[in-house]
Amino acid sequence: MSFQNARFVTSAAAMIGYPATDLPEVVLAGRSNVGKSSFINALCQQKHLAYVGKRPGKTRLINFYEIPETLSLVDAPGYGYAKRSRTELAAYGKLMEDYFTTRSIAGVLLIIDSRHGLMPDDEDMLSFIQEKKLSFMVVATKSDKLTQSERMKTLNQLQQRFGNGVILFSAQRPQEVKKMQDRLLQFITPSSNNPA
Ligand SMILES: Nc1nc2c(ncn2[C@@H]2O[C@H](COP(=O)(O)OP(=O)(O)O)[C@@H](O)[C@H]2O)c(=O)[nH]1
Ligand SMILES: [Mg+2]
Repeated sequence: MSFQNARFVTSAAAMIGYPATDLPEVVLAGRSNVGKSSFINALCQQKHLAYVGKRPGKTRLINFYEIPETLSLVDAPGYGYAKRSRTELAAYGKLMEDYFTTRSIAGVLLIIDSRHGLMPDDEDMLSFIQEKKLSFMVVATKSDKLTQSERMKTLNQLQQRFGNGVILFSAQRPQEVKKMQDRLLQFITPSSNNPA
């Protein structure tokens, strides 16, 4: 197994486009621009595996990646992007609802911005995850933008709420990427102690 062997599988605009897989599937959920694509690229040590947008809100497809023999990694479209029309919002809602209700999901990584904590949209997503009784982990990304004391404070606050189910992450820090790889493998191991 190697994260570097990760490959893009397909993009889906609807249920019919989901690829078949026997691998445990982990889905990344988070606001637009929070760093989901960067997370995938960093984790898989490939610069252009996932598209990193300059402008938020452009991804309207579910993107499937695969780490061979290990894991299916899914980049869900980001939420919380203000400039969506009502029609777009409805389409987005259906895309997400369909995916989360029909797909067999091993777990969710709720990606949040470590500078902001859980925002109202993240709380909604969390409620949704909990309603569906999915295991999840909170990944607080862009932690390179925090000072050391802010990092400690943020981690403490999140741990009070989520216990061990939280990790600070930075796509720019190899040490944190390595730690994340290990945590992710633990997360998909059935006997592990997942939160939720
Ligand atoms: N400093 C820093 N910037 C990041 C990090 N992760 C993502 N970004 C930046 O945040 C922006 C949005 O990232 P992207 O991965 O496209 O977010 P997505 O919309 O959630 O997929 C880009 O400009 C990235 O370079 C990180 O860990 N640290
Ligand atoms: Mg993206």
